[in-house]
Amino acid sequence: MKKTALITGATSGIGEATAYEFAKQGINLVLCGRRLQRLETIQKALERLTDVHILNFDVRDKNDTFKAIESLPKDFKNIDILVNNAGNAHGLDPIQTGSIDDWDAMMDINVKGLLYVSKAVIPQMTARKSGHIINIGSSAGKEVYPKGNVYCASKHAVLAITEGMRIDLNPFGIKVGAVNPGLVETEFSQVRFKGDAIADNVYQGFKALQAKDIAEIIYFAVSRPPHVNIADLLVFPTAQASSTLVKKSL
Ligand code: NDP
Ligand code: 8X3
Repeated sequence: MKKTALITGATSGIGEATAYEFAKQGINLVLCGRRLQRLETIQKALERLTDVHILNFDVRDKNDTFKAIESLPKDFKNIDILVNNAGNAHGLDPIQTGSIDDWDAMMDINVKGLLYVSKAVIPQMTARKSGHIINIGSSAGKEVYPKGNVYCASKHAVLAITEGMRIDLNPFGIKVGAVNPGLVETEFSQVRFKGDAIADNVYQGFKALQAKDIAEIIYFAVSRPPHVNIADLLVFPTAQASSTLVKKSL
C-alpha cells in the first residue's frame, strides 16, 4: 500500500526537493507552506507521479495548524511519514544587538511550529501504532557559532525534542530521527539576511550541499526496513569541517 507523507515547508529548498524525491518513489503527499501559489505549482507538477494534497497555513498559528490538519480528506488522513522541515534563520547578530522580532520568529517557527504540527499528527500515529517522524535539525543544533545564538538554540531544541519524541513514542513502534545538514544552498540565506545581497556570498567559493542531496538522504532514512531507525544524521558539504570551518577556493 502506498504511504502518505506530510512535509512542512514544501514550497522551497529542502522541503520542495523532498516532495519531488518522495513523489518519484510513489509516496502520496500532503504539502504545507504559506505561499499558496508555489504549493499549487508544485502540486500540478507532482500529480503526474503521485496523489498530492496541499495545506496552506502558517505553523506559528496553533489554531490554523490544527484546523488544516483536521481538514485532510479521508485518503490523506493517515500520515505515515511526517517531515518537520519548515524553518529558517532570521538575522545573524551578536546577542547584545539581536532583534527580538527575529528571536520570536525563530522560536515560534522552528520550535513551537514543529511542536504544533507534531501534536496534530502524532495521535493518529499512536492510535495505529506506526509512523515515522523526521525532524530537520541543523549542524547549528550540534555546535553554536558566532552570532548564531538564537538560531542555534532553536536547532538544539529540535534535537532535544527529537530525542524526547523517540523515547516517548518508542512503545508505539514509531520511528523518530533527525537529519542535520550543514550549509545547503536554498532560500535560507535570503530569508536570514532579509534579501540583502550578502546572502549571495554565503555559498560562493565552495560546493555547498544542494536541497536534493538532503532530500535523497531523507528518502534513504524513511525507506529502511521496519527494524532500522536512523536516529541522527549530520551531513556536511565536503568543504565544510565544522560550523565555522569552510574551505573556500576564493
Ligand atoms: P528555505 O527558506 O528554502 O525553506 C524554508 C521553508 O520553510 C519554506 O518552504 C517556507 O515556506 C517554510 N516556512 C518558513 N516559515 C514558515 C511558517 N511560519 N509557516 C509555515 N512554513 C514556513 O530553507 P531550507 O530549505 O534551507 O530550510 C528548510 C529547513 O532546513 C529549515 O528548518 C532550516 O532551518 C533547515 N536547515 C537549512 C540549512 C541550510 O543551510 N539551508 C542547513 C541546516 C538546516 P513558506 O515561506 O511558503 O511558508
Ligand atoms: C543552517 C546551517 O550554518 O547556516 O542551519 O546555521 S547554518
